[in-house]
Amino acid sequence: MRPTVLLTGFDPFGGQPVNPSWLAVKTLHGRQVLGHRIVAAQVPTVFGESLRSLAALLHQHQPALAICVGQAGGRQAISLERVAINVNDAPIADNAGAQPVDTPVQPGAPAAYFTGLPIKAMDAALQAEGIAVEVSQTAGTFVCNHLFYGLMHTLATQPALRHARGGFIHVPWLPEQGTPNMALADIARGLHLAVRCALQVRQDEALGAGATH
Ligand code: PCA
Repeated sequence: MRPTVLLTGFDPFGGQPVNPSWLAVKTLHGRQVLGHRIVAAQVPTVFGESLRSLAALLHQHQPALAICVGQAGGRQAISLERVAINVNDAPIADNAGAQPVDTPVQPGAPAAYFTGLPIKAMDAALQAEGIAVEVSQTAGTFVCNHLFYGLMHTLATQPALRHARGGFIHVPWLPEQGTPNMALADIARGLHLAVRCALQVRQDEALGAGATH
């Protein structure tokens, strides 16, 4: 069996008819990248349930790399998220009607986790291909940050998953959702390049040199 890369996308939320995160990762399902097979799966835009769904996927597929993807309306570039924070503070209700305010994702766990992805190398790789991309310093406090934090906490604490790396990427709306936006083909191409880069580069150079430790 080839090693896998797990990509997750969310179902539509907040009255939107589609969610580009799922539509984009779906197009990459089954693709081979540098000897790895991509597995794409949808998770619900629901606090708690999204994390349970992700935990099951991680244990089932034992991926070498897990990247969760979500939609960020209002952003014009693919956003490589740097940090997940231990807070749920929902500006709107999730798809199950829950709207937690100032609760921890994981009680007693660290305030934050940095991404496990080489976001600076990925930023350069996508820019070189002409795709709008940025490093983002916040994934918000809604279900995307919740899932990102849960992913990083799970990878940090579950011995069975300690070889996996993970992180989170936000993608813009599609043209039919409004402005700013990005074409689905460009989002999918950007995510494919991001996966390739993350498999090639283990960590950003500055981190390897201990700059943030
Ligand atoms: N975006 C939301 C949750 C699901 C999604 O695709 C967010 O940014 O939190």
